[in-house]
Amino acid sequence: MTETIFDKILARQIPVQIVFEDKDVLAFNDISPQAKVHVLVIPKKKARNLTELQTWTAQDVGCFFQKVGLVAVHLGLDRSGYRTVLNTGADGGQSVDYVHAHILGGEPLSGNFA
Ligand code: DGP
Repeated sequence: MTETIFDKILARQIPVQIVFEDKDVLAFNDISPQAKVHVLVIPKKKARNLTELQTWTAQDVGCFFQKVGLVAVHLGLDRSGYRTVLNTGADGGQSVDYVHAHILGGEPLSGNFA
């Protein structure tokens, strides 16, 4: 699999503002925030995109999505609400080929995030 910028972030070769980390995921502030809070959550186990999660066990997929929710709680967004986005492929607007969930919130969001 081609190395992406998120592989380098995981390897600490590129600095980011980490907001949460455990054995399964790393969460950090997006470089180009689209909302007051805009965090990316990446699994430490690599997959290119949501489609490729079909090769994972249901337990690993579930763990990733549970951790996305956990990060939102950690950010204090669970009461006010938040938006989660996973872009897939060119038409989906995915610019980094390493599966990641966007968490957006901290303010009322309008429209759709792409
Ligand atoms: P997507 O378009 O769904 O593939 O989102 C990729 C996001 O990754 C985009 O919102 C910008 C963010 N991003 C890209 N490079 C970097 C980086 O070097 N540092 C950080 N913190 N975010 C990055």
